[in-house]
Order: sequence, then structure tokens, then C-alpha cells
Amino acid sequence: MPFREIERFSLSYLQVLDEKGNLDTDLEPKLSTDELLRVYRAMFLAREADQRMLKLQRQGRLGTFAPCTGQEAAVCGPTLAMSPRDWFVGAFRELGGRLMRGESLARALLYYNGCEEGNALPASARTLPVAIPVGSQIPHAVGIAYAVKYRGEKDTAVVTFFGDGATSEGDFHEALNFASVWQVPAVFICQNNHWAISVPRRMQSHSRTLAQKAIAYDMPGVQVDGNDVLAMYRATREALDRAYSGKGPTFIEAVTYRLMMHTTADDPNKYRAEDEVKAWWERDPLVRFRRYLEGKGLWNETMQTALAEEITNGVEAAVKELEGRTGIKPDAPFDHIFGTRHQLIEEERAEFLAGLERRKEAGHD
Ligand SMILES: Cc1ncc(C[n+]2csc(CCOP(=O)(O)OP(=O)(O)O)c2C)c(N)n1
Ligand SMILES: [Mg+2]
Repeated sequence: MPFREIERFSLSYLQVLDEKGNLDTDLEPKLSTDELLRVYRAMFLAREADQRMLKLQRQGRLGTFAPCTGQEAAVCGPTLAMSPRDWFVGAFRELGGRLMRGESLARALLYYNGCEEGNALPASARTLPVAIPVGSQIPHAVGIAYAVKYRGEKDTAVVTFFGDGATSEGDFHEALNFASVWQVPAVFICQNNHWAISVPRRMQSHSRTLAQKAIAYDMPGVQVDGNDVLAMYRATREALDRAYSGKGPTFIEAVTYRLMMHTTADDPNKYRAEDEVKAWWERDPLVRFRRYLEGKGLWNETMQTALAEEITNGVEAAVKELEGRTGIKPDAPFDHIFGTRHQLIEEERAEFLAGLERRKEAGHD
């Protein structure tokens, strides 16, 4: 008996605005001027904050952080598509999106300076804290999406971000499996920035695309130009509408690039070629989108200068707020391990505080 084909799969790629400025008007999302300028501002702010933070870190005024330069469109486009009712469940490279969700830059800086208070947002923000353990946020996102479905919350979905490296984690597969089985309102956005610290994308997975992982879990999947903010908006908008109407999860692979170091603690020159980085700078999501806005008559040099000044002042004010802050609680991390106090954690807190005292007495601080 011959083999008979039982299924055939295909995968699409979405790009609306290419790096040369060519626009597919059929796919162009219908965004208002306010929305277009809002997302441009957010992308520009993320870029400027990143560059300022890098200088602060090098001056010893800020702790380690993971720069988002180059990936602004992959995060800000989806965030623009989200409503405040939706949940934002990110990893550690989504600064622009977090700021769009109302987080203050001063708070984010506080976290990068090692103060856990900066990572605790009010529950009403529906924005989960930064998640450092790779992929660990994805099951949380599915759990929240399950709760949204269980409670019958209308027009609400969960958008979760993670990297290409996270697709190798068990958490990723378990989360996608349950999301599919339960048909929860979740949108998975994989920021394929081509690197997981020093591990290149080709060593992370032998799959030709990461979007095809969706096929195994029988959910819609699409590969998107992650440096094209219009495409990222459009793909997320469609995924959210699907989620709101009870049609389950979607997987989006955003093809983008990490233009800077993994974190301020490593040197990418040790493991990647300069030519590759140069080629990706030519696909800079900000430059492309600015040209689009200029072409529509919505942006010009004067507006750019005014925005740059406003953002520089805003970033400086955030730095001032950070550096003027007093009453930092060194044992704050112990407050957030469980929802209620736990004896073991309290013992560890006491030990930690006693250690600090000893250091002070010995003149180390
Ligand atoms: C479970 C776990 N293993 C290892 C690490 C160390 N680590 C931090 S980020 C990272 C790479 C993540 O790569 P990717 O998912 O592609 O995200 P990107 O950093 O590129 O945004 C690793 C291995 C960690 N934080 N958590
Ligand atoms: Mg990566």
C-alpha cells in the first residue's frame, strides 16, 4: 500500500515596508497620525535611552542591562496593537514596549541598578516584571491566558516576548503545547535577533525558520520582518483579533537583529563578524520608519530636532531621579519571592542583612 499524503504545511512571510522604503499599500495598516507618531516616539525613546544607559554603565553609574537597539520595531509595533486590557509578558529586551505600557524610565533604571523595587509594577499595569531565566515567562503567559479564558474576560489577550534562544527551552514547548490544547488567547512573539549571547541562530535550531514551530502545535504561525514596524503591528493586530474572538493562540517570528552586545557584560567582537553587524545597521528599523513618515508628510527635520531635545531632557530627568533616590531597601528582593511571608525566606533575609552589617562594620561600604 503506498504512502498517502495526509497533511501539507506552508508558511508565510510578512513585510509591509522594506529597507529601501518600498511600501505594499495593500498591506499597509490603517493607523491614525497619532498612532504612527506614538510608535515612532517610543522607538526613538528606546534607542536614546539605550545609548544613554550604555554610557552610564561604562561610567559605573548603572548596572548590567540588555540593550534593545535594533529591535525597537519588533516590540513597539506589537505594543501599539495591544490595549491596556491585554497582558504584556516580556523577557529582558523590551524596554520600548514597557515604556509604551506606562512604565517610567526612572523605574527601569532603578531595576538595572540592582533595586528590585524597579521591577515591581502595579498589578493594574498588566505588565509582568522583567524575566531573566530564559523562557520562564512563556508558561506564565499561558497561565494568564488560561485565566482570561476561564473568567470569560472579553477583548483581552496575552502577548509574550522571548528570544530565538528561548525556543530551545522546555518551557517554550510546554507552554505552546498547552496554549494550543486549551486554545487560549495568547500571542507568542519570538524576537529572532540571530544570537543567544554568543550562540548563533544556526546553532540554536536546525529548523529553517522558527515560525515553523507553530505547525507542530497546530497554531497559526508567520515569519515577519521584525525591523518593519508596520508589519509587526499588522501581524500582532491579526493575532489579537483571532485571540479576542476565541480562535486561540498565534506564533510570530520577528526576524530582527541585536545590533549591540548581549548585555553590557560581554564583548560581541569576540564572537561575531563586523560585516554581519554592518549589514543589519542598513536595515535599521528607525531610519526606515522615519522615511515612511517623512514620505507621508507627517515628519520633518524640525520635528526630529524637537523630539530629540524632548527625549534627551526626559532621559536626563530619569537619571536625576534615579541618582537622587534615597531609602533604597537592600532586602527588597526577599519581599517578592512569595505573596506572603515565609519563614525560610525570612531567615535568609536576616542572614543577608546581618552580612551587610558586618561588611559595614569592616568598612567595606
Ligand atoms: C534558564 C537560563 N539559562 C541560561 C541563562 C543565561 N542567559 C541569559 S540570556 C541568554 C541567551 C538568550 O538568548 P535569546 O533567547 O535569543 O534572547 P536574547 O538575549 O537574544 O534577547 C542566556 C543563555 C538564563 N538567563 N536562563
Ligand atoms: Mg536571541
